Amino acid sequence: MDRIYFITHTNEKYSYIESAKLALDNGIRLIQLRMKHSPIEQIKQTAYELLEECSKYKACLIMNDNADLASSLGFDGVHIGQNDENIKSVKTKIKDNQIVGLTCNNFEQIQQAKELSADYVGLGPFRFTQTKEKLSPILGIQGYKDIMQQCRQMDIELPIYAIGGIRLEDVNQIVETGVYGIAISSLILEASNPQNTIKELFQRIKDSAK
Ligand code: TZP
Ligand code: MG
Repeated sequence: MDRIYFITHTNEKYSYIESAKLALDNGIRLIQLRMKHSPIEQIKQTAYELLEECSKYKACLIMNDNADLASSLGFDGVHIGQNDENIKSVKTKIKDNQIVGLTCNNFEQIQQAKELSADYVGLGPFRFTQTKEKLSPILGIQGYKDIMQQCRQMDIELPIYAIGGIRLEDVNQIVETGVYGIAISSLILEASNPQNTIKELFQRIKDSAK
């Protein structure tokens, strides 16, 4: 899996689809379609368009929350939270080649994710963000250090993506805790120069992984 994971969002500058295209155009190949407050027809319309776009770029497209849609439209996977449909039920709906990601806020939830054979974890939030409502407690850098340490002790090797309010200057110290990748949205969508921001993000991840 790629190390950079873009979460679609919308603001005064970009629609959901434009946000995804911005990421794709600048080299990001792992995208989650997340449209929390949109009507289902609009989600489907965006999904059709984005699936086509992602296949051109050979990018991986994950659907947020909706396993039925992920399965019927042929997404690469589905991402669920702690309060969504449970993983067992999700797995009955998706195909063998589709993956499941789970949002976690602590080590115990990561252990469960492993037991339930999740394919990856989104661990957060790193800091406060307006992109997500009803945020779980902020982890901060110490939270990641502690949780990743526990993962190593228990031999948990699931790919873990840090998420929530991550800025460029955080990337180095976050990657050093041992997380697999970084998931971002507003870093790019609020950037004055998103092209440069994405370039810099790739560079920092590359440098931190050395
Ligand atoms: N889950 C935890 S924080 C978040 C999600 C989907 C949003 C991340 O977006 P941003 O804009 O990078 O904080
Ligand atoms: Mg959810």
